[in-house]
Amino acid sequence: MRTDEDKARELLANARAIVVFTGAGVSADSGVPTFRGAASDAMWKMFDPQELASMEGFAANPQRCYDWYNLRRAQLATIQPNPAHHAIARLQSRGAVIVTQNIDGLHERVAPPGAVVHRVHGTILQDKCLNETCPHRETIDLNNLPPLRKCPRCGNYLRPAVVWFGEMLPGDVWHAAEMAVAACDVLLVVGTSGEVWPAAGLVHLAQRKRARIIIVNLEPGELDNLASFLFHDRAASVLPQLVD
Ligand code: BJW
Repeated sequence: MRTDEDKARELLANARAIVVFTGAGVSADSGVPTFRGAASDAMWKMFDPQELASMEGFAANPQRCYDWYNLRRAQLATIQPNPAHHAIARLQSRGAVIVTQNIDGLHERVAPPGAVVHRVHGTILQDKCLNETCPHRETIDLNNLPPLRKCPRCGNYLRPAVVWFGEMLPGDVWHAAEMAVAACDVLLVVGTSGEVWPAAGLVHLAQRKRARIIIVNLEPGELDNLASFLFHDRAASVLPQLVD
């Protein structure tokens, strides 16, 4: 008898246009803590998002906020993409589009040359100016982390180029993500609680456009009822089986 895994594998193999939408759970098997969920190291169990991932938090204590991002950068220097990232990269080689909420750059490390990763929540691998009208950006060397410092162009603080709560998502990236999702016939959703908007809305958009939705997530989540196929398991074990 054909299992759900067989059927999902077949759906991916025969798809016309695949979008893979990922969240923190895809990097969990590499050792990157998630934000939410049952894991004891889930970040929002230990830290207050408003203190660390918001403009107000940065304004109240830039040093504390910047130090926290540098701690996470130091951790990223020591970890590697896992079999889930590699399986997703193989889908990219077959034309799949990646939309990620992750800022860690792990998809990009294994993506085929020239493949685009739409990062709707920005990147921890760059700093940008606190002044939104200043175009200054700096690339971060994970092995030689810079201290908190001011922008050489305008004198405001530099901050991680990520999207904090209450901030707009980068318009061009968001537009590209929406276009890709609206045009796909299969959306593969991996490792996201689906609690953060507007990113979670992409899965609802796919449903409205009648795409088939496959969800791989360790725990039950907000998006489960949208799935045609649902796997509550680790991404690093399920994805290679679905893709290969
Ligand atoms: C595994 C696994 C394994 C574990 N294998 N699975 C509509 C309704 C309600 C609220 C809002 C709304 N619209 C906007 C909001 C407000 C807010 C929001 O969504 N709040 C909710 C939390 C209530 N959204 C915003 O503020 C956004 N901006 C915005 O809307 O702008 C317009 C606006 C402007 C001004 C005023 C009003 C509106 C911006 C959101 C920015 C999110 N930023 C963060 C931090 C990035 C920087 C950093 O890293 O420090 O992005 S928060 C954090 O959550 C991060 C993630 O990208 C994001 C999503 O998390 P994700 O990826 O889903 O991770 P988890 O941890 O939640 O889930 C992981 C899952 O993996 C779990 O389910 C596990 O089970 C699973 N898992 N191991 C497979 N091995």
